[in-house]
Amino acid sequence: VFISSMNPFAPDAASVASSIKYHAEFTPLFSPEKFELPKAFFATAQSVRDALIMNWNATYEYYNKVNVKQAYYLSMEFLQGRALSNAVGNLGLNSAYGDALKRLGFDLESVASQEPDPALGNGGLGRLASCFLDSMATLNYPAWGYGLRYKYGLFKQRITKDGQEEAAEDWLELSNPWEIVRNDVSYPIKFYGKVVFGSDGKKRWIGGEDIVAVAYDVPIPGYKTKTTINLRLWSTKAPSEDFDLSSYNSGKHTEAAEALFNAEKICFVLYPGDESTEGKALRLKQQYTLCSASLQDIVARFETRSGGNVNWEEFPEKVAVQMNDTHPTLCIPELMRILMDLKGLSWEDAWKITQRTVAYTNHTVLPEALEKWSLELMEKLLPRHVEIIEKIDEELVRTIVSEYGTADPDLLEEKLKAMRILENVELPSAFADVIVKPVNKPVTAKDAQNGVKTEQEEEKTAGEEEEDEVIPEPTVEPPKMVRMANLAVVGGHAVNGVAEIHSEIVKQDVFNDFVQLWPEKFQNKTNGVTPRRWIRFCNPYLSDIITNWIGTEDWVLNTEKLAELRKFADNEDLQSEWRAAKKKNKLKVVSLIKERTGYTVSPDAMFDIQIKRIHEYKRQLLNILGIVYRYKKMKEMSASEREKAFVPRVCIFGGKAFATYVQAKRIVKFITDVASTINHDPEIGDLLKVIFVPDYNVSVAELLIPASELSQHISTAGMEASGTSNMKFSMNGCVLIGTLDGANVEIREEVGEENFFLFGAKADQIVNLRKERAEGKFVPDPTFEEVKKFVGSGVFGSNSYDELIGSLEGNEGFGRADYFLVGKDFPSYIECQEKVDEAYRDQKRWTRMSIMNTAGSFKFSSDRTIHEYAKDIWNIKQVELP
Ligand code: DL6
Repeated sequence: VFISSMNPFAPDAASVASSIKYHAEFTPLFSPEKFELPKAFFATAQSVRDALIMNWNATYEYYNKVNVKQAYYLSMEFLQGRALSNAVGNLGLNSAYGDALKRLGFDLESVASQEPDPALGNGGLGRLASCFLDSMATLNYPAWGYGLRYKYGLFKQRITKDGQEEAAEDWLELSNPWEIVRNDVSYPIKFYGKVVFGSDGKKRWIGGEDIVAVAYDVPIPGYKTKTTINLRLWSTKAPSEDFDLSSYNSGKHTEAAEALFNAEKICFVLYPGDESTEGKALRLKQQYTLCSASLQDIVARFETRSGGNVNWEEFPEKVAVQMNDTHPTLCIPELMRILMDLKGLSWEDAWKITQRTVAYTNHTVLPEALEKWSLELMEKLLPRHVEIIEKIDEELVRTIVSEYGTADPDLLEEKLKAMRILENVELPSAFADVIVKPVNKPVTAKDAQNGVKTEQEEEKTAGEEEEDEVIPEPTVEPPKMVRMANLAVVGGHAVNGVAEIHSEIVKQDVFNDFVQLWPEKFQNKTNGVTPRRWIRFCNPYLSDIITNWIGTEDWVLNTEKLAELRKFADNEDLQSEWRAAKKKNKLKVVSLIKERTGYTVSPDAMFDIQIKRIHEYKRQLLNILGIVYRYKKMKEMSASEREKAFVPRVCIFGGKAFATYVQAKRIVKFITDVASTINHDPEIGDLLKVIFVPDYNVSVAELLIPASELSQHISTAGMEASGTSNMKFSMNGCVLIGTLDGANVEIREEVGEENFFLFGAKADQIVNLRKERAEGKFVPDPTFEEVKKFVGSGVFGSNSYDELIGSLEGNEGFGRADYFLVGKDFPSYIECQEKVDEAYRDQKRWTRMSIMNTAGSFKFSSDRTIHEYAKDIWNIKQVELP
């Protein structure tokens, strides 16, 4: 075994058992008299960690020695999931640990299920980051992840009669056996204060609030390799002198510990509510902490590896920084600050180095999700960074003016408006005379009182008769903002979208003006998921079948081999094994549903699943309205008619609604109300069940995905950047129903049109459809009117769901005129669902479709994605340990 020669214990069952017993006794987290499951989990995890530490040390010793170029993946979210089974599986120690635990009176599966599932991420973006770490390690790429060690995860979701309730998720309650605190790796982080000139003429950022970021390392093992990379998570604390002992002794206990609390609260929760100014400041502090601590660490490593012979020009040849979405964009001004203010480089040199080092991945085109920060807040919190951002903005203005000239002031104004980093901010003084028309110059409340009109008001009133004195409403000055996405595009050398269609939208729409300036920056990197966690370990039944039929287990590393399954897609033996595996996985879910919801469902019904964050654009509302329609039709039929007309289905939902997203929470409540009516209707029985699995997380996904037969990826076209659960479902032999959106497009290409249920409007039709809808020109299909009326009739309880159904009406009071086009796509969705029933009735055809999905999913391994990032963006090479 590859780790045997370096391991303190030989990886056989006897030595593993004694290592577990050793940890139970000598690294105790529980009292000595009992040895029960929780203790077994911690002792097992600590014993696995020993192996990981050996490999981690060997990996970094070697990287330091050969001074490799390393990539750093900065992300505010890592949705790691449980680590035990994954680590044991990647180390190839399943049987040693399985047998050892048996000797101790336990089984590996029950021990593994004791592990808390850390929700240090929200959804796809965080889980993608974790899949990438697995692939980086597996493929022997020198790379690290950097994130924050949140004390509480996203939240625990409880479903009550009022819908979703949130509770703190205390994942560290019993401690985290995987992390290693590095007390010697900590960095100072500053907020507030002011900028002054030092005696050397250089800028200095002084005063303000100082905290410390401390490193916690989580070793990430690769599959069948010794390479074990690092996920370094920062925790925050106050410098020890900040504890005010004299206040404490004089009885002012809270005041004495105020600085401690202020520092520690930065890492309390992922996504603290940001409605309040305090909430906004806290999030900005989180983002800056991640960027500053990580860059100080990266710079320190670069200096150490340079061995006293630092050549800053070489920095981009040793370091690649990937910003996962805009959250770590402060990396750009922070690297500039470190290079100029601390290392003495000129602006020009620092800028060249920063641009060559940093790259940005865009994960959304939703305008509300493209981050902007208040300039006023940033000026207070990060005064030096604002100076740097202003200078970057000024350089950008210079580039735009030289590109477009001043001959056409309208064009120039349009470009500046779209591209500047600073929004609603006057042009830098050097350009004040260049553009005749004032750019972004708002009419202030004071101007308005003095009768100054906005440009639009001028246009509107031009040529009109002087009317009776109309005093314009005082216009509030639009807030000055920093557009983080624009900063990321300007400061990075590469910008990528996460699926082909999304990258096209990024180019054609969101950043089109930048594409015209720097076309070479823009790329596509279609997402992927790790086949280790998402088939090999979560679906052992299917994995064994695949291995037997392909004749090798190599597919776990070379997913292209899955394509070989195509030639057996109609083979009856494979088909019956395939169905049997699905059935075993479904039985596990039957138990899960019983345990979590109390409902009993039939394993013989089709398992139809939609699991993802609850969001209007993901259209869980379309799914549940489809179910309501189905239910209504069933009720109109006799028992024998409905059994003929419909395939029995268990419709499963899972997902969290962001705590302050009211409409998403209404959707959760509506789904659970519909479930409660249908599931208790004796006429319907097993023909239709609706389940909302509470507290959806990675572990729940690992159970649901292998058991799925149909899964729903039904976002309004153009709105889902990629999706990654679609890839996991397809790999596990699940057939997808979906729109032409995100990675669905590529999945359909790979698995074949006949193995994908497509419906709905296309991305390029959406703008016109919305316009039509808003202008009242859209004539809803009678089926849609029928279903809305049925909901309003009170079948699902006393709630009239006015706000939900109203949002589909174009009723101004409730929303944006069915902005997500549920009504438009409803009839084609219903029609498509009828085709699904028809296909499922023919189990041979369905099993073939299922096999063709697994066979066609090879492109969606994150190994492929990471190879592409490594080659096209990071320019790093695989390094095998000797
Ligand atoms: O790229 C990972 C993941 C995509 O698969 C999803 O389609 C996309 O919604 C998600 N993006 C985000 C960013 N914020 N928002 N909204 O989570 O990224």
